[in-house]
Amino acid sequence: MTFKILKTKNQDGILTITISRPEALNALNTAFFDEMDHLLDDISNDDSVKIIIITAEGKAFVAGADIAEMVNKNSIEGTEFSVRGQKVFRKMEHLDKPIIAAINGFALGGGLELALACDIRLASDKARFGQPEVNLGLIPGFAGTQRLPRLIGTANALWLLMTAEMIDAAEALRIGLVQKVFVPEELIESANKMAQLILGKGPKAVKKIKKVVRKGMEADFDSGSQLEAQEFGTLFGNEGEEGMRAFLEKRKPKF
Ligand code: CO8
Repeated sequence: MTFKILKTKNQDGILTITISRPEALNALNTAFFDEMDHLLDDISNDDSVKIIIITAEGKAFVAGADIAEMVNKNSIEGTEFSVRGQKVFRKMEHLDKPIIAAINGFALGGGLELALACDIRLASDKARFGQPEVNLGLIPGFAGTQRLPRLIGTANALWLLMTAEMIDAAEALRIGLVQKVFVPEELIESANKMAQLILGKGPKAVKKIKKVVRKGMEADFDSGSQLEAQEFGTLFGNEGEEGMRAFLEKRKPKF
C-alpha cells in the first residue's frame, strides 16, 4: 500500500510514525484509518520493529476527526465511521509492541482519542488537549468516552467531555492525561530516549506487561491476577532466569 498520510522511519528498532496532513491539522479521515490499519498489520509481522512512536507534523498532533468528511454522513455512515476508528485504535492496544505518543500540538477530539489508545503519552509544553465534540453537537466516536474515564477518572473525564474545555500540557500532566512534558525541541529526542530505555529491558517481560495490564483493566481483579500469575510463570527458566542470574552475578543481563 502507498502511504500518503503516514511517514515512517525505523531507526534501530524504534519506528517513528509521523502523521502528515498539516494543511487540515492532521484531521483523521478514512484514508488515515486505512493507512494506519495496514501499517499496524505490517508492524505486527515485522520483527525489526520493537517499539513505536506516533507524532505529527505542524502545529497540531491531530485536531480531531475530519469534520469536512463527516458533515454529510447519515446516521448509519456515522456509526460505520465510528466503528472503523474504534477497530483501528483497538488494534493499537492489542499490538504486542509498546506505542508512545509524542504529542507535538493540538490533540483534540479524535486526536486525543488516538493518544488515549497509545500506551504512554509524552507532550510538548505547546500541546493543547480537549474533547470538543459537544461544541459540534457530537460525542466522541473512537471510544474516548470509554478510555478517558478509565485513564483520568470519571469526574475529570465528564468535566472535559461536557465542557469541551481545552487544557494545556501542565494541566494534562496534573490529571494524569500525559506522563511527561518537554520543551518542543526536546520532545522527539525524549520520546526516543524513553523508547531506548524500554528496549533495554527484558523484551518478553515488556510485551507481557502490556498484555497483562491491557487485559487486566478489562477484566475483574481476580481474572487479571490469574493472568498475571500465568504470564509471570512463563518467564521462569526463560528471560527471567537470565535477568535474575545476571543480578546475582553482578553483570548486565543478556536478553
Ligand atoms: N477537521 C477538518 N479540518 C480541520 C479540523 C478538523 N477536525 N481542524 C482543523 N481543520 C482545518 C481547518 O478547517 C483549516 O482549514 P482551511 O485552512 O482550509 O480553512 C485548517 O485545518 C487550519 O485550521 P484553523 O484555521 O482552524 O487553525 P487555528 O489555529 O485557527 O485553530 C483549532 C486551531 C483550534 C485546532 C481549530 O482548527 C479547531 O477548533 N479545530 C476543530 C477541533 C474540533 O472540533 N475537533 C473535534 C472534531 S470531531 C471529532 O473529533 C469526533 C471524533 C469522533 C468521530 C466519530 C466518528 C463518527
